[in-house]
Amino acid sequence: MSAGLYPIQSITRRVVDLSGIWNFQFDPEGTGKKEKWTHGLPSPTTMPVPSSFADLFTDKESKEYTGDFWYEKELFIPKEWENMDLSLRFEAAAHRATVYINGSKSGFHEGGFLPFSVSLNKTVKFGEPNLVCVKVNNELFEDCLPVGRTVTLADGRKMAKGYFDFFNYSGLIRPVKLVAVPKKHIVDYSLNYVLFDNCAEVNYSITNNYKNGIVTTIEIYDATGRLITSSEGLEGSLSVSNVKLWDVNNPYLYTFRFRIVDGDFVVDEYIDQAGIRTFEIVGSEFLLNNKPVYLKGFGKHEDSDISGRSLNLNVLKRDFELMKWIGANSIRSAYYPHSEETLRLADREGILVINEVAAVGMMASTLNFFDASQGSQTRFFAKETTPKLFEKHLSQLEELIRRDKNRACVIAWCVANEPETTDDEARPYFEKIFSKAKESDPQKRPLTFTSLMTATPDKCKCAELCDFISLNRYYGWYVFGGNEVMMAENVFKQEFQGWTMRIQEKPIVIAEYGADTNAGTHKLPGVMWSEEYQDEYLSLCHRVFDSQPRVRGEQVWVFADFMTGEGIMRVDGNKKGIFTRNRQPKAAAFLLKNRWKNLRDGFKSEE
Ligand code: CKU
Repeated sequence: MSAGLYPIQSITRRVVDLSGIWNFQFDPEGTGKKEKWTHGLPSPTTMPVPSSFADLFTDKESKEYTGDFWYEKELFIPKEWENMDLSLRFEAAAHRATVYINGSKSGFHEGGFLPFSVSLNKTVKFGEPNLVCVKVNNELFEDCLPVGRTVTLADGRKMAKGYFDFFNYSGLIRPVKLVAVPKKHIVDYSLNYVLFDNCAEVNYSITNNYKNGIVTTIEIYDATGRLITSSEGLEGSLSVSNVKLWDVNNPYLYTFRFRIVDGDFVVDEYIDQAGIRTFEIVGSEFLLNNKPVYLKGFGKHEDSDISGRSLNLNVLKRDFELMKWIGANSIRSAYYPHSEETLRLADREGILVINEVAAVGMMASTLNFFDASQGSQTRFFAKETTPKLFEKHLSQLEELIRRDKNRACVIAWCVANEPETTDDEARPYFEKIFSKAKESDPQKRPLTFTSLMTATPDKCKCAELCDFISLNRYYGWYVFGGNEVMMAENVFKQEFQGWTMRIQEKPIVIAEYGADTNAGTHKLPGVMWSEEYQDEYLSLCHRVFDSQPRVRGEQVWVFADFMTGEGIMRVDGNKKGIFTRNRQPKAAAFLLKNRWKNLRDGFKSEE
């Protein structure tokens, strides 16, 4: 069920994007399979792919639908592809999907924000139409990511209750592609870099599904299309002299061309763009290409009006323009793996990404933001569901690393958001997660988890596992808000004393700080929810960060307002956005722009 490489067209490869209108049907009784919906949906409606269906409908039942739902599409496979390896690649099916081709089960995948492929060769008819039926399920469980539970209401409807603060958007939220590659093909490749002087050593490894009698080549071209260097073999090292490094100001990309050749015949060709750069932690400093870098940016959701969590390239482009406008250089892709298009755009635009797996809700509470701020303990990692959850957590982390390991923009992996690390059982759980994640990444990027407010330096059992500390802190919002805000600054500073004593040398990133703000509400003096208060709150936090030499990054929660479940703590969603959900600035955007445009890349470093 490996997702394979990101699909591209080349002299040997073909891709058909199946985005468009599909057939769709809810299956509230879960009887679709028994009733043979695998062979065609009995009374479908229409549905775009990609989409998350919730905000497209006008009735509540459909919006909140929880359970099984089906997609159907006719698929024509050209006869000339008979000798190729064919697959259907789902970039994301939230949260789990079973794929049927012409009625026969061809694959199952769980983990709604990661790609997977199903092989078509045994089930399709060539030169004829074929039927694809996909059963998707969006229920939440305590042993699945993201974590939550599913209840049955008095009227028989199921309801998903996430242990997290975002709407449970689901479905085929990213493109589905028909992919044809040669039978003998390149399966994967990895890159790793060492820099010296103005030269880069590019260490590579390539995997093929066939080894005998063929030669694998690698060629590196510069951005003008000039061949720089090349080599043969599945593993090796290439030297790029006068290297143009990828960085946030000039995200230079080289083109890597991998080929399997048999004499003059090209058996397979895969082409990708990749930036050459190093990223490491030395002492308490982040070094990008050996130069200190201070992270400025956002925690970011994939969320927009109508499109929900589905890929919307227009919104994505707007987001990157806003990030450049405001002077941000980084994001954390909260709380699940973002689309491959996002990562590829970040590579092109020079935005650093802390890349997070969907390990969110690791605290048994549907009001996690409230309970977490009150210090509730749920002994989450002592549950009987933990071993199963661990397996899924680990495999999704490995899938994520495999998907994004060659992206220059990815500087770190965030293995979980606000897990209950105040729990003793969290320690062995995360020891294993951290060591496996480190093993999986050829570039050995730094690892972290974001720490929940109550996991203070005296209470957190896991902080030492992190290569850098990521704090989600809300002094001045969840605690010491409003008239008490005067106290927030000192309490915040005190917590840092604890961290600097407990962990001698490691960067600290404020992975979340934020205040709900209703765009257009103006108050003098500022009160909670007004734009003035958001400004005062941010200024307070910045004073604290600037007083702490160990703070090497600030990522505001959150880039834009986003949709959550309904409740008394949320007013039509979470309003901590610096931009509205419609991607227009609140006053705080100008405050941040003014700050970030004036912070040099290596802010706080001695150079
Ligand atoms: C974010 C105690 C704060 C918890 N945290 C949870 C996260 O899911 C939320 O979206 C903060 C917030 O805005 O409350």
